[in-house]
Amino acid sequence: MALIEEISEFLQKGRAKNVKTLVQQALDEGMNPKEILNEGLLSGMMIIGEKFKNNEVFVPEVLVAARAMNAGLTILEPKLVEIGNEPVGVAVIGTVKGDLHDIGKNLVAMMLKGAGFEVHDIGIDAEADAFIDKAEEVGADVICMSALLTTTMPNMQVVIDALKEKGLRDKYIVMVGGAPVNESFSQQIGADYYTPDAATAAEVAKKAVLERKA
Ligand code: B1M
Repeated sequence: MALIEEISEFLQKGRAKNVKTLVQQALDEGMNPKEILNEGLLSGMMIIGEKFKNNEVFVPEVLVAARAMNAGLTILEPKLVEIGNEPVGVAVIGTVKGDLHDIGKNLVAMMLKGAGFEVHDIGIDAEADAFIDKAEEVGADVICMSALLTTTMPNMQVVIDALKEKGLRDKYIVMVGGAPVNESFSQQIGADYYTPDAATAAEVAKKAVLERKA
């Protein structure tokens, strides 16, 4: 099996150490870092994302695959910076005020990274200003909000209202998700996109950013 395919395979199995070793080996053999990223790490993560969407793998498998991807990225990132690899876009993600659930949010963050985004995770229980200040600071394209409680869903609206008040609403693509959130709620609060799962969130974010930049 070619080295690049081995990287993808080990990533899908969540074998972080193997991924790290093989990424280093690929670099030592003079392979292009972008090729290692796209054909090895990202392609492996996309396969996992697709399987997750189809209920062929579940949260634990996605988490270990994502950990393996991050392990590979630690080796690759300095090389990518050297050759100036542009991310697809920049995303800020967090769980809204009052909400401590972060497993789904972390999955979305990982899938966004897997789709080539630079991701800034502001964590859980995040105030509206934390989303906005971070988005302004890092020049984000997308603001992603997660909520798992019916009682915290309205705080997504608070972020959107704060964006409007600051005259920043149109500057960002706003995405929402989480178990109690749905399309009609998303429309009601004026978000741009609702997506039901992490893999779809990454796909939609990528498409939306590329359309906006076109
Ligand atoms: Co809590 N909890 N919890 N909980 N918890 C739920 C959500 C609940 C449905 C359980 C139940 O009653 N059946 C219920 C909510 C009821 C409601 O409001 N409708 C509930 C409750 C009530 C509570 C407390 C209030 C309990 C209490 O203290 N009395 C409390 C609240 C704390 C707080 O947040 N302020 C609480 C606490 C906790 C723990 C801390 C113990 C723990 C969280 C640990 C952690 O996250 N680090 C916890 C857990 C684990 C759950 C359940 C069991 C699992 C949630 C989870 O991680 N699912 C949950 C019951 C359940 O869902 N079966 C429950 C797996 C995860 C991958 O799915 O987060 O939905 P999910 O993410 C999905 C999609 O929703 C989507 O992508 C992911 C999959 O691809 N997605 C997005 C998520 N964010 C997205 C953003 C996007 C797009 C897609 O775009 C930006």
